Amino acid sequence: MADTTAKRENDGDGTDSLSQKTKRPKGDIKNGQGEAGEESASGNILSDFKTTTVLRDSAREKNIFIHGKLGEQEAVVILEKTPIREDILAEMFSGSRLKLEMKNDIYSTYQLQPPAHLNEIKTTVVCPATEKHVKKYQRQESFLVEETGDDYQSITLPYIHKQSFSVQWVYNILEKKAEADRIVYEDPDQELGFVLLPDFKWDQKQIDDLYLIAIVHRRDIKSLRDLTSEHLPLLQNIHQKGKETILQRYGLPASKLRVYLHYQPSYYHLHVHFTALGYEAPGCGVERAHLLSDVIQNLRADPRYYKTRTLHFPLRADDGLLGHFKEAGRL
Ligand code: DD3
Repeated sequence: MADTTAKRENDGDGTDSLSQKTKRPKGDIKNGQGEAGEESASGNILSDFKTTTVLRDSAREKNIFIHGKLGEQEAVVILEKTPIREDILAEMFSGSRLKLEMKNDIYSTYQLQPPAHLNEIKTTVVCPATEKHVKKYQRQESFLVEETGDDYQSITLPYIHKQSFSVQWVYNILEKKAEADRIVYEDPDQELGFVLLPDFKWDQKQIDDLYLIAIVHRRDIKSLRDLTSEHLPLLQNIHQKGKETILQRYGLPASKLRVYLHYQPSYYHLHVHFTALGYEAPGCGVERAHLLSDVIQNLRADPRYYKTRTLHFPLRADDGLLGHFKEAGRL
């Protein structure tokens, strides 16, 4: 799956050296045996996971989101099959069991059983999970909201303050208390600096679905709405150094990258998404994503652009913020 995208993009242009460079990971992409790797000393913490409900699953995306209990605690577990990598094909063919399902003329189908280390399933655990985590993964209808600058001040901002969403995990990254070994680049400047690291949606095994986030060191910028021309040096710094780093490290040039901010973001600490252009990352649609280069241009043209403009974004039916827009008669 991963590969067909790359090939299709290069169709009719057999000389594309880029495809050779970007198609497969370079040596420095982890192969799943990184420092954090291996089983934890305590063994498999999921062995006593008890499923409560399946929140969502997708045959196409090959993932499933499960709500359940880990001992006494509520937990959400996400299982996802990852793309098949080209670099392990030889081992896959030679080292697997092959069970015939059917044979008909020149056609036959099999169940291939790869050795355990080629048969891994990406697993994300949120524990203890709150009601909000559980809701987040339930399939929900969503509604497009129109937010004026005044709506932001009178509806959205008070809601954000009241919720006081925890960004402890972000501070852990900035303070090197978590994921320090995953940092790809850091500019330590407290005003203009940021940390660039893989979003944990990305398993880093192929660049087809590359996904990194740049998290700023400054802690006083919640979202796009807080940005003014004062922040242009910060945004330009992220854009420039982020692109340079990704080219050096993954061989992916700016022309193959989608660099953007979410509005609304899923956490209120300024961060920028870097995703592979060929990968339709969740949340990269026009109703939520704002290209960083557009943001920079808009702030150059009008220093208060994001304070005054009406912004649109989708909210899920169960999102508390949607209720507030309804009450205010804005929906
Ligand atoms: C999150 C948005 C947030 C559940 C889930 C994800 N990348 C993260 C903690 C560490 C991370 C991320 C919240 C939370 Cl599944 C609730 O995402 C993270 N570390 N996106 C990285 N590298």
